[in-house]
Amino acid sequence: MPDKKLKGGLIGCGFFAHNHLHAWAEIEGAEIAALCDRDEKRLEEASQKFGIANLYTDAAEMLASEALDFVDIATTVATHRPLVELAAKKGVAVICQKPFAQTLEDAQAMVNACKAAGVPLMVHENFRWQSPIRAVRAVLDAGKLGEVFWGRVSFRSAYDVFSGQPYLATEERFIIQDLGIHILDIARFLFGDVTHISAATRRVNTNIRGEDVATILLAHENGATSICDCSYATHLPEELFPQTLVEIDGSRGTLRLGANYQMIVHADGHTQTFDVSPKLHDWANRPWHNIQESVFNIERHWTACLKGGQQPETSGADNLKTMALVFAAYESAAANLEAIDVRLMA
Ligand code: NAD
Ligand code: 89Y
Repeated sequence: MPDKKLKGGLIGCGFFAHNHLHAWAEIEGAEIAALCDRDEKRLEEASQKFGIANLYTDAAEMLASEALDFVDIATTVATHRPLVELAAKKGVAVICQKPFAQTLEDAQAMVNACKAAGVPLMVHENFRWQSPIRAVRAVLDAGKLGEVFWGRVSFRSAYDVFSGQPYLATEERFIIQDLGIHILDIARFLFGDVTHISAATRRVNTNIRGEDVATILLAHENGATSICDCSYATHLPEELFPQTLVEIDGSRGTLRLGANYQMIVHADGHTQTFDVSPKLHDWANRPWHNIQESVFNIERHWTACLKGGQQPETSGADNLKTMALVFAAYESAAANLEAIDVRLMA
């Protein structure tokens, strides 16, 4: 007999949640049984599009009325803490979108609440789940590059993200909190945890409130150094949104994940080129398909972890370390590139 499907409730039916819903519809072991959004129009739109009839404008009401195995929170950051704490109080497992929290204190409180309630908590930190990034990690795991001593994780674009996500133009903090958070998480995923961080930021686009360029230097516990650079003010001849490029130097060779998902590995004098393009799901649309595929991958991971009783890779506790890098980067930028020791922060 097939396993019982896990039942989820989605909170927040906005711009990005449609990707969650498309992906959930493809996950074999789980289904979204109820939707919640305080905006009735958005709620109705998602209900019609995905054929989900149990609708709520209040998350507490949804949790009181539905027998859910988990909630998937796809609201913006200001509502994460009350919603995560609500789910924890009800004993329901939680996925929460990035950025997990606006302060480290809020992030820690959510981790504590879920731990005390004994409910699993995963942050929807999906960029490390992009198949090109997994392909890079597989080369490292195979030891092909020898000892890694340097890396760069880079995201440079001039794509208009503000039309789909207008709140990104009005927040005091922009690129590190919104996008750099993924780039920093990829650096942790590839090169390990961090001891010190320095950062410089700048706002180029004067029509927005926060910084749209950040250059960040990381010292990793294993002795490697990496650079995380991101920009939404970079006009290239070929717009690469939303590709993350990676460069790695090791004692035996190098890896370059270049434009259009071409990965070149040069090790022990031999060069190999791999096409590591993401899968184009039939509901996906270019150029977002890379991110959309990673949404499917992280939801599948969550479903397997919840069924198997394992801790997800990007658990709340793990994400505290990525969040610490975000806050330390802002602290360093405000102090003219001062090196911040992040070891005691998370
Ligand atoms: P959005 O504003 O379009 O949608 C959020 C929705 O949540 C809105 O419809 C709003 O009415 C609803 N909402 C807010 N508070 C609520 C509450 N208490 N109860 C019920 N509904 C509530 O935002 P978005 O662009 O979809 O972004 C949502 C989150 O997803 C953000 O944190 C953003 O950073 C993240 N995001 C992640 C990725 C990724 O690749 N991981 C990509 C884009 C956006
Ligand atoms: O919100 C951001 C994210 O998480 O991925 C890309 C994005 O949509 C815009 O920067």
